[in-house]
Amino acid sequence: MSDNIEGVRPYEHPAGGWDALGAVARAIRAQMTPLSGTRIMLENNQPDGFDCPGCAWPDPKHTSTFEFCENGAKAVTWEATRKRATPEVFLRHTVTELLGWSDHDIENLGRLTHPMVYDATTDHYVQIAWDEANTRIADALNALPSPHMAEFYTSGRTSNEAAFLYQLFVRAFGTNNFPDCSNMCHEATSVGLPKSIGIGKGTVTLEDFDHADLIISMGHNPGTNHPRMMTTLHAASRRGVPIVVFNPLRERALERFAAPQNPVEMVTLGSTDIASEYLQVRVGGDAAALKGVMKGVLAIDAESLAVGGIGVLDRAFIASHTQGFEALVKDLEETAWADIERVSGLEREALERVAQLYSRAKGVIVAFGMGITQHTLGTENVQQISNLLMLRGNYGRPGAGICPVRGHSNVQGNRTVGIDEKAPHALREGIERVFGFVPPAAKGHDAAEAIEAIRAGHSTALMCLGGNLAVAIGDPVQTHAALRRLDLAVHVATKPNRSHLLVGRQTFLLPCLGRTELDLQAGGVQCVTVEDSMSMVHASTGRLPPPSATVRSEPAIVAGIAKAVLGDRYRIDWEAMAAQYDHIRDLMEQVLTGFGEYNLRIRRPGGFRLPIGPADRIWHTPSGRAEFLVIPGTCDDPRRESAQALTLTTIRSHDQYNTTIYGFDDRYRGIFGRRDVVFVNADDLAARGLQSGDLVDLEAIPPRGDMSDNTAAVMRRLTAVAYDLPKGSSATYYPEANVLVSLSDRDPQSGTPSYKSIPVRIRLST
Ligand SMILES: Nc1nc2c(c(=O)[nH]1)N[C@H]1C(S)=C(S)[C@@H](COP(=O)(O)OP(=O)(O)OC[C@H]3O[C@@H](n4cnc5c(=O)[nH]c(N)nc54)[C@H](O)[C@@H]3O)O[C@H]1N2
Ligand SMILES: Nc1nc2c(c(=O)[nH]1)N[C@H]1C(S)=C(S)[C@@H](COP(=O)(O)OP(=O)(O)OC[C@H]3O[C@@H](n4cnc5c(=O)[nH]c(N)nc54)[C@H](O)[C@@H]3O)O[C@H]1N2
Ligand SMILES: [Mo]
Repeated sequence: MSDNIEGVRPYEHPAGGWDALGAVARAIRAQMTPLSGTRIMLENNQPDGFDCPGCAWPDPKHTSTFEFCENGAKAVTWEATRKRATPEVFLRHTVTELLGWSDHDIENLGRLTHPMVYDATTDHYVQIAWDEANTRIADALNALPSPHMAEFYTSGRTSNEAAFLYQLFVRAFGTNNFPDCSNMCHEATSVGLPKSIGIGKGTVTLEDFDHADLIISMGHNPGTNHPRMMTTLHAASRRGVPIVVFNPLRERALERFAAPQNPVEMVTLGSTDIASEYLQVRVGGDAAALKGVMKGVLAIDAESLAVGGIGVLDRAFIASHTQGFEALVKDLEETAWADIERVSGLEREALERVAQLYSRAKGVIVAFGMGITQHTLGTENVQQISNLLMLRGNYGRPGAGICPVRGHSNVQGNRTVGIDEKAPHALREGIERVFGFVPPAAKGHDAAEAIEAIRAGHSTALMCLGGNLAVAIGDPVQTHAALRRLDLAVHVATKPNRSHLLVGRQTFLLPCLGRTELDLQAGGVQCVTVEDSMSMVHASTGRLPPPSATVRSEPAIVAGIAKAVLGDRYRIDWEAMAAQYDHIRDLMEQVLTGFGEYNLRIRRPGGFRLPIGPADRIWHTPSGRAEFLVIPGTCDDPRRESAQALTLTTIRSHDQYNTTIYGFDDRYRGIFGRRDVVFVNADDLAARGLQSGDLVDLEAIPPRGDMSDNTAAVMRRLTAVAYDLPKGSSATYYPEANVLVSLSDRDPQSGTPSYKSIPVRIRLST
């Protein structure tokens, strides 16, 4: 990496350590008063406190001391900020003016305090009473010729209670149009795993990590995006458990980490090595790499059998629990090492070393994130991971299983309680049984389909329970223009963002409580519940005073709109549910499976775990068995072969939460005070006559079959930074890079956008 580029200098320290503590102190100073800041940090993820809004990594069962996490602290201080976006603030700035601000500056206005409506005559958001807002929203929704002309988005911070009410309202209204953030996130997991093991969720618990003999980490950056996982990886490494990483970038926390909880490391400035093997796979090369590892395992097995050994495959498991093994073997035999090496960018020897480690380990966990799911082949990637685990029966035993690391803190819970455009049969049956109406059955829109429908003018209303859909999804130029043609837009949010500024004919901005805040309803102080990445459901109780007396909780807002829209239809008592969330949970228990004694069990420390079939070797697949699923060949993207193409992946910096930009440093990657950089392999720069530090443009190569779509997608004036990543791969920051992502460029099976494999050309800026 070049060190004479402004704001670019190598970071030599391990991840974590004192720099992480310093970053927390700065976050508290910037957003809160030191005393309230410290107090709130101590409540984070404690048995009686609130669930951290930062990520979905589970809590250790018996947390007694504060589990330190730099980015959890940023998420909390950003929400619990002392700054307020009051009606007076909106009177000082027109919406047009705010649209010219950066994403950071818009959100940094602070917490929304009053319900607002957009006034086109003055171009300002102005205050409105809750009742009037609800009535006008209801009138607009009820005036639609069809309920399917409205889209109801959810972002994954929403609690189980709010999400359940929301889906009940929307289904009673008459549609399954539930675009949600998981459509852009782990959808490949939710679609790929049920076909493989019968459930779209992870199978391990946190304790399994204490019993694993090998941990494989693929395509995620825990040091930044789920830092509490570093406690787990740190402990595993210290136990001598090998950790194998597949990642095109050498992420510092996966190389070495100083645990802020460890006094010796802190005092001696020591650290612990994390990865024992670091494989810098080419962007989009994971399926090929996994096939290489599996080929290696088959070879080791054959060698063992040849000398009279028992082999390394779990033949009993394969025989009694799986289907499709022969087809997998045939495909692996037909896939040439040369192709695997070319597409994965990894050498056969390295993949065979992983196969050795895998074949020796009794219990193996594979954890993965967006580097696996956000590809045209996202679903196949996930299924190859599952194939690998099945070869040695790494399901349903201690220390073994699959671990998709979820994004938003309750994204998994939202899906479990019914935010699902596919409207599963059991859910519909439960709603009908408990509420006495027949919910719609036809599949609704996912996130990309919702935007397509809005673009085409088929949908004219959009409600968003959190999030920043316009910035999170691809192709902002066309998407933003389409959103401005909406007849009705309703945003429920803690803080203002760009999506709220893309105003339609009628636009409402409704302020809600965050996780950290006291939720007082007619029935007393309320707790909400969330489900983490490991299917643990537990309660979360905020304690901070709300940002203003006018702000409402998400369940109360949803109930208010539902009541205004539906009146007494189906005799659902919205007010009673908003007054006492125990009532919501009682009904959830009746509709959903696995929630028995819900109110009782969430009041026990640690909560409870939802049933996960594969953890008991029960497979809810059509065949009743776990399925080996084959992808023929290595499925390379042909666009990669086009002259001069690079495959661009889009990543999060250390100072952001999705579209929320806390600051402009990406410390561990050595970027300070800026985000306008693109990381490129030095040879790739040289081959194009470019140098580190050059100002460059990135131009997207349009997706297959649809050359008309988003052809002019260019990202201008980025500084090229020579970086240690595989040839042919490059990286830049999300969400800025979404100008390069076409809405149609997504995994055909799951619809997950290919945010992590965008073919681009790079050239000197003109
Ligand atoms: N502080 C913080 N925490 C967060 C978030 C945040 O923005 N900030 N976001 C939350 C959300 S919604 C999510 S989904 C998660 C996201 O957490 P991650 O899954 O860690 O998200 P990304 O930053 O997108 O990181 C992807 C990682 O995959 C690697 N990668 C990119 N392309 C490939 C590839 O083709 N193959 C492989 N093997 N690796 C690849 C990148 O180098 C990077 O290390 O984090 C959640 N937690
Ligand atoms: N290029 C590219 N694009 C991507 C990705 C990528 O890796 N690359 N990642 C994708 C992924 S994994 C995801 S999950 C999506 C994220 O998409 P979203 O979930 O839509 O976006 P966020 O940035 O998390 O939403 C931030 C906003 O949520 C609101 N908010 C925060 N807390 C609360 C709350 O408690 N309640 C309510 N009602 N609102 C709240 C605030 O107003 C804030 O501005 O982006 C996707 N887009
Ligand atoms: Mo996500």
